[in-house]
Amino acid sequence: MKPQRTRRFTKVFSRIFLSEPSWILWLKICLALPLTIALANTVACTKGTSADATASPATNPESPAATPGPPAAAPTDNAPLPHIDSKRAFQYTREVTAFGPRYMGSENHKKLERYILDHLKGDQVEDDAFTADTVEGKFPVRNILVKFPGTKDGIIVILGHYDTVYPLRNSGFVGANDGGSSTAILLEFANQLRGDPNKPKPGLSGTPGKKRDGYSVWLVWTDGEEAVRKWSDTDSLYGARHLAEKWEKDGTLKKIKALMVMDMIGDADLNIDRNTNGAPWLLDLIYAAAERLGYQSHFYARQGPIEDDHIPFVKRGVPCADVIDLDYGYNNVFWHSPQDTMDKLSPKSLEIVGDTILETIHMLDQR
Ligand code: 1BN
Ligand code: ZN
Repeated sequence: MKPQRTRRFTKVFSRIFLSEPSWILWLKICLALPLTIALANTVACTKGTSADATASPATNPESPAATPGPPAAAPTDNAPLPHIDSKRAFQYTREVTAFGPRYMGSENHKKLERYILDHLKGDQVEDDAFTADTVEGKFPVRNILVKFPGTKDGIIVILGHYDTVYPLRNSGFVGANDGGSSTAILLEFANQLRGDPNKPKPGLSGTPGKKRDGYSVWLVWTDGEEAVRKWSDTDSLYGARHLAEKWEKDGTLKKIKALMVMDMIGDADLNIDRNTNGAPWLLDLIYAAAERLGYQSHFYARQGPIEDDHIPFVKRGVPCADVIDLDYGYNNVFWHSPQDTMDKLSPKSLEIVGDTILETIHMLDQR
């Protein structure tokens, strides 16, 4: 087959080019060349893994949720794809859950504060502590922050809550996914961002004490995300509301390039919907990062609004995305139930979200 095809090609080629005077030959080459280049470009674009390939209804210009934003470009460097230690992250989730209920003001909450701080020894840690006046009385609230400074001007913030639901304090609710997984993934992000002096990685993991190559990354374990009685604008998001107000006053908000919330990301049956409360371009970037890693099947086109720790920042114009799987068990039955336990979770889910967010950070760094 092949030699015959080659012969036919040679015949056609010589019929077109060799049977004419040379000026006609050159004219044909000049006309054919730009056309060939344009065709090659079209083929390359349709094969690319740009965010366009993952475009969901929210990115369709005809969808009401669509707002123009920066395109989700793939990084231009050759940095290897990120890979968290998901076994370690899962072990953190197990240890956090083992404290039991960790609602605001409880002894277990204090133990967990200590546990988080013990894992951040030597890092640039700060806290944002205050007293919340709630319908159930006054509660001590403490957001814990760790900062990894970068060479670029701007901050990427990642939030995850560590408190559990106060009204469920005597129900056996331990929040393995809701509170446990978010605490754990942030601890693992800190490990990755801190870097291992014995295994330096280009791009993401910095050598300890040295600036990372990109934006500063701040991790925040938020407190008081849960309502103390019933979810409302005034009974929920105590820590996040306080932090947003504080960062508005001190000018930090203006420096935030992107803020991402991690919540309930450990479900073994992982499906993340597009939370329409946020910046579509940032979700597109997260979805493009997932696709680069081959994890796109866990990031759904289904969309809807969900309130979470990002809301006080969305209200102040910060580009936000909430990565949450609020489809936990059939019809979400494990959510806010004593059945939110370790056996429903999987290290693979932590890995999918962890790697995707680290890749998103890398893609943000390139912009
Ligand atoms: C997430 C986990 N949330 C609470 N625990 C936020 C939320 C509140 C999501 C109400 C949906 C409805
Ligand atoms: Zn909850």
